[in-house]
Amino acid sequence: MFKVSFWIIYLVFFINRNDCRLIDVIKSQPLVNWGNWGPTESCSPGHFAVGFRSKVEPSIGRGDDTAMNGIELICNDQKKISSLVGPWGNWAESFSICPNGKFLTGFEMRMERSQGKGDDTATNAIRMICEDFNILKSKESSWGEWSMVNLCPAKFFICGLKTQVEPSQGKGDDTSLNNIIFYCCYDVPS
Ligand SMILES: [Ca+2]
Ligand SMILES: [Ca+2]
Repeated sequence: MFKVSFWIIYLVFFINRNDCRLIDVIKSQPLVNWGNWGPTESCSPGHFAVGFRSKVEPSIGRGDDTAMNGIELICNDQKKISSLVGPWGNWAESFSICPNGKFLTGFEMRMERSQGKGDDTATNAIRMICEDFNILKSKESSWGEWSMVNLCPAKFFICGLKTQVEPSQGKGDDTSLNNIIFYCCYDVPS
């Protein structure tokens, strides 16, 4: 149904008391690469992400735009996780949630390539894919191009994230959110 891209670098076993949680990663295509990686944040063991919201700075005309600044996932025990978030813009008021208790299993992303001496914004939008292929939207900006859909392996669901955010450049050109890694988990039945 979807093309699967930018595949997986590694597979690790993560032992949590009696649980065995397999972890895989799906990543944004690094068309830009400014800033620092934040901490990995994860849903609690045995839980998965069911929805998200985004933080986006509206277009500011001739000034220095940053577009998307952050993403927050909500897990199925209501825990919220966000890694590193930029200081500009506003969060969507509510979370977009998969219907029928489904989990997140992939994403697509709109990213603007380097504009050279022009005004860069890096990541502009993310849409999250539910396991039944419902596509969730939140706040978006409209520069750049959409990536292909990037999905977790079968039976894996999104359970964590890590974001790369460029710190304030002062009077320079800010981009805020650049790249994202999503963690995909599968709980081996004990
Ligand atoms: Ca620039
Ligand atoms: Ca900018």
